[in-house]
Amino acid sequence: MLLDAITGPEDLQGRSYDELDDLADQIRHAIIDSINVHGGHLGSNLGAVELTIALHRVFRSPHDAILWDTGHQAYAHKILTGRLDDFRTLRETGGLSGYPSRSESAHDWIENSHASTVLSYAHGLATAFQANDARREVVAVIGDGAMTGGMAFEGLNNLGHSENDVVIVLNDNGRSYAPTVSKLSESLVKIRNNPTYMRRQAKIEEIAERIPWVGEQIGRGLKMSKAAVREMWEPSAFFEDLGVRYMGPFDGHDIASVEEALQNAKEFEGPVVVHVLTQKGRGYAPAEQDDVKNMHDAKPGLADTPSMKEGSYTAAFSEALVKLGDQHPELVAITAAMPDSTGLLPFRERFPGRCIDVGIAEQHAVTAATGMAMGGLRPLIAVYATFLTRAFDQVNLDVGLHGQPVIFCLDRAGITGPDGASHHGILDLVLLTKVPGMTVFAPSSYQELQQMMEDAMGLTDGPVAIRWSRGKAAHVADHEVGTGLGARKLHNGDGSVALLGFGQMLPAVQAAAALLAEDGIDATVYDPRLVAPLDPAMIDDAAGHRVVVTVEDGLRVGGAGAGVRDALGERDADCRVRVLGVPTEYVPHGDPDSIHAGFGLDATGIAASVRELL
Ligand SMILES: Cc1ncc(C[n+]2csc(CCOP(=O)(O)OP(=O)(O)O)c2C)c(N)n1
Repeated sequence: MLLDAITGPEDLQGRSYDELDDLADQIRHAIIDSINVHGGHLGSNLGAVELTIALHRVFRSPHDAILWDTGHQAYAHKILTGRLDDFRTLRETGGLSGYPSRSESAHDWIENSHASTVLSYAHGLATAFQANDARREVVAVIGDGAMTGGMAFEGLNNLGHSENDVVIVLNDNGRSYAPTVSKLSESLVKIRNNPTYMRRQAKIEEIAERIPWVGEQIGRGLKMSKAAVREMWEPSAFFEDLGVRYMGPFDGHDIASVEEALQNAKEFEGPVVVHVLTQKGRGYAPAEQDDVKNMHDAKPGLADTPSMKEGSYTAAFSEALVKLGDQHPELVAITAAMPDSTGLLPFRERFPGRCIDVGIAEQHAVTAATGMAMGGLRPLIAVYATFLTRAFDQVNLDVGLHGQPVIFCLDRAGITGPDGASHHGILDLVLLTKVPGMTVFAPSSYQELQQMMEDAMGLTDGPVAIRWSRGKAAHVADHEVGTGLGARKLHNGDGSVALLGFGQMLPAVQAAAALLAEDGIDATVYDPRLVAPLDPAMIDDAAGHRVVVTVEDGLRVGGAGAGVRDALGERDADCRVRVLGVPTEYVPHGDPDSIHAGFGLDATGIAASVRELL
C-alpha cells in the first residue's frame, strides 16, 4: 500500500496524480478506522485530505510552516508527517493528540484548538522569518467557520497592511459545527455558484496569458500574478480591499488544481488568499449526507455525536430552556456557532426568532448580549466553559461593569477528556468569581440545574453563570434539590470534618464520606450550590469543624475552594482547610475519571486527604 511507503512529506514527490488519488483514499480509510475506535473530528478531516497532500507537495514542512486554524482537521497532516503507526492511538491516554502537538512533531507549530487564531500566528512567524532573512514560507489554513471569529479579521487586516508574505488557504466547506453564519461566506458561495463569474474568470485568465507584458512579469516572478491582473477587470473583493490578494475558487479535491494554485500563491509576494472549496465528510456517505454538520465529529463506532445525551446536564438545560422560553417572551438564546452541542436546537425549533447564532465569536456574543439586555431582552449565552474564557474581558467590563442580567450557561466545565489541554473547562470558576456582582451556580444534579435556571431568571437582576460538566447528571428527588442562594446540607456529622463538593464533584465527596464512615469518621457533607456568593450559613457551620475539605473540578488556585478558605480566614476560623482541585498546569487529553483520580479528586483521594489532615 502506497501509504505505508510515505514516511514523511518528501515521499510525496515524484508521484503521479493517479497514485496521489489512491493515497487520498488510503488516508481516508486510516482516518475512518481510527475514529471508529477512538472517536474524533470526522467530517472536517475527511474534507481536507487532498488539500493536505497538495500542501505537503508544494511547501517544504517543517522548514516552511504549515499552520492549521483550530487544528481539528490535521489528521492527514499527522499521517503524512510520519505518524501513521501511532495514528491508531489517536486521543488515547498517552497516545497522539487529536490536534497538532509540538511535542509530537516538528511539523506541528501551533496546538491551541480555539478557533480563528491562525492568521495572527502566521503574521508573527512571517515577521520573524523576514527579520531573520530566513526565506521560509508561512501557510495558514483556515476554515470558513473560523473566518467568522474576530481575531481572523484582525489578523487579515494586519497582514494586508504589513504586506507579509503569507499564503492563506481558505478551506471553505460552508460549515462550522452548523452551516456557517457569515455574509462573507455567503458571498464566496455566490462566486462558486455563479456561472457568469466562472466563465468571466476563465476568459480573463486567457486574456492575461496573451498579454506579453503580463506574461513577462509572471515569468520573472515579480509582484504580479493572474490574480492581480484579474483585479483590473473585477470589482475589488473583500480581501483585496484589505490588501490581501484573492485567488480562486479552486476545487479542493483536485490535487493538481490545488497544487497549481498553491504554487502560484507561493511565488506571489505579500499576503494571498487561496480559496478552496471542499466537501465536509467527503468519501464517507453518512457524513456527506448529514446536511446539518456533515458529522463534524463522531463517537467511537462512527456514530454521529448526538447533540445531547439523555439524562445529561445538557439535556436538563435544553428542557428547562424551552419551558422558560414559554414563560418569558423576552428570553433569547445566543450561541457561538454551536447550536446543537450546546443543546439549543429544541429552543430554536420552538422559538426560531429567539435563537441567535453569532458565528465563532464569543467576545462579540457577550457584548451583543449586554446590548440586548440593555434594550430589555433577557439574553442567555450557551457556550462551552473553555470558549467563554476567551471573552473574559467582555464578561467583566461589558456585562459586569454595566450590571446587566446576562445568563451564562457553561457546558463542558471541568475535565472534559479526549480533546486535551485547550478543551478542559478549568479556568471559568477562577475568572467568573472575580467579576463583581456575578452569581455563579454549580449544579450537582439534573434537577438542580433546572432549578438554578429558574432562579437565574428571577432571583437577581445582575449577571449569572451556571456551569456544568459533560456527561450524565445525577438524578435526585424533589426534596434533594435546593433553592435560591442557599447551600444544601446533606449530612450533619460529628464536627471533625466538613466536606464541600462543588457541582459534579458532589458524588465523589459523598462516596468519600462513606469511606470515612467505615473508619468511624462522621463527615458533614455540603452541596454548596453557589460558588459566588458563598452561603454565609454554610461558612459559619464549616468554621465549627476541625477540618474543612473542598473539592472542585477546576483550578485549585483562585477557584471555589479558595473562596471558602478566604471566607473562613475572615472569620478567624480555627480549622485546617484543604482545597482539592486541578493544579495549575496544562492537562493533556485522557479519560476524565482517570485524570480526576490522578489529582486525588476521586473518593479514595478525597478520603486520603481527610485522613492525612485529621
Ligand atoms: C473559540 C472557539 N469556539 C468554538 C469552537 C468549537 N469549534 C470547533 S471546530 C468549529 C467549527 C470550525 O469550522 P471551520 O473553521 O469551517 O472548520 P471545518 O470543521 O468546517 O473544517 C467550532 C465552532 C472552537 N474550536 N473555538
